[in-house]
Amino acid sequence: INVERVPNFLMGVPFNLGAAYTGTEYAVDYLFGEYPELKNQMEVISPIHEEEDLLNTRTKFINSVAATTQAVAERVREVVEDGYRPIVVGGDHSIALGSISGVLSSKRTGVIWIDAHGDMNTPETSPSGNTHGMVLSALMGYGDSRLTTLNEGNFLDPKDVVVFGARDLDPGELKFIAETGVNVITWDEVSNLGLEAALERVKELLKVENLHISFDLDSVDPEEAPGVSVPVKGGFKREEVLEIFSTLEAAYEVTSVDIVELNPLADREGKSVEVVKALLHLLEG
Ligand code: NNH
Ligand code: MN
Ligand code: MN
Ligand code: MN
Repeated sequence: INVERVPNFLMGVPFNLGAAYTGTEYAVDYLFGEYPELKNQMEVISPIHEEEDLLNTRTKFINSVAATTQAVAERVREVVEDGYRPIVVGGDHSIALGSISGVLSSKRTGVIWIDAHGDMNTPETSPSGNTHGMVLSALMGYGDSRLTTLNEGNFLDPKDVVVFGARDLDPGELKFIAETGVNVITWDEVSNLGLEAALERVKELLKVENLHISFDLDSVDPEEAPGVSVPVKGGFKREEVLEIFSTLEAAYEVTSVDIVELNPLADREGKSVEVVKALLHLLEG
C-alpha cells in the first residue's frame, strides 16, 4: 500500500536584509530564470521593508527581518493547516525564523540545521550584527525580543535540534552550545565518522516524528557550489547533500524544508542553483 505523501507547497522569499550582503534578494528571480516551469509552482512572499535605525549595528535591519519573517510564519501556518508541506526557498537564512515558527504553532518538530555556520549568535555575541546568524538561538528563546516572540512561546527545545556540518562556529556560539546542550555534529566529525555513520548519529539524537530540514547552501563545498554569501572551505559534495536528504526523508516525516542563502551574484557556472533544482526534484519524490 502506498501512503499518499502530503503535497509540497513551494514558497520563494527573495530577502537579504538578514545578511546585509547583496545577492540573495535576487535568488527567486534567478531560479525562475533558470527553471521557468517553477514560476507557476512557487508562491513568492514579498519582503517587508520597515524603517530602521541605521546606527544599530548589533541587529542590522531587525525591523524588516521581524516583519518579513512574521509574514513567512503566517503563510507557513496556513499552508500547514491546509495540508501541505511547505518548502521555503530563499533568501538569507533569517527566513527560517518564519518557517520554523509557523510550523511550531501546530506541532512539535525536530530541526536539522545543515550549515557551515551555527546561526546561534545573540546580539551580544554576533561578530557581524547580521540576524541570519542569530536564527537558531532566537527560535530557542535567546536574543532580541523582536525575534524571539515570533514563535509565540512555542520555543524550540535544544534537544530537538541537530546542527549538522558546521565548520565555522564563533566563540559565543561554542559557549551557547555548551550552556544549552544543543546537539552539534561538526564537519570534522562528519568527515571522521563518514556520512552514513554521522546520519545514524542524527537518528540517535533526534527522537522525533516530524522533522524540519533547514538547509543552508553554504554547507556545500564552495568548490562544488560557490553561489552563497559566506563561503567556508570544506563542506559536503553535491551527491552527499542528496544522500543526506534521502536518508532523512526515509527516517522521518519531513514536514517542512528550507533551502536558503542562494546568491546568484556568486554562483559561477550555475552550480548552486543546480543543487537547489536537484533538491526540489528529490523532494517531489
Ligand atoms: N557566524 C557568522 C555571523 O554570525 C556568519 C553567519 N553567516 C551565515 N550563517 N551565513 O549561515 O555573522
Ligand atoms: Mn545559515
Ligand atoms: Mn551558513
Ligand atoms: Mn522524480
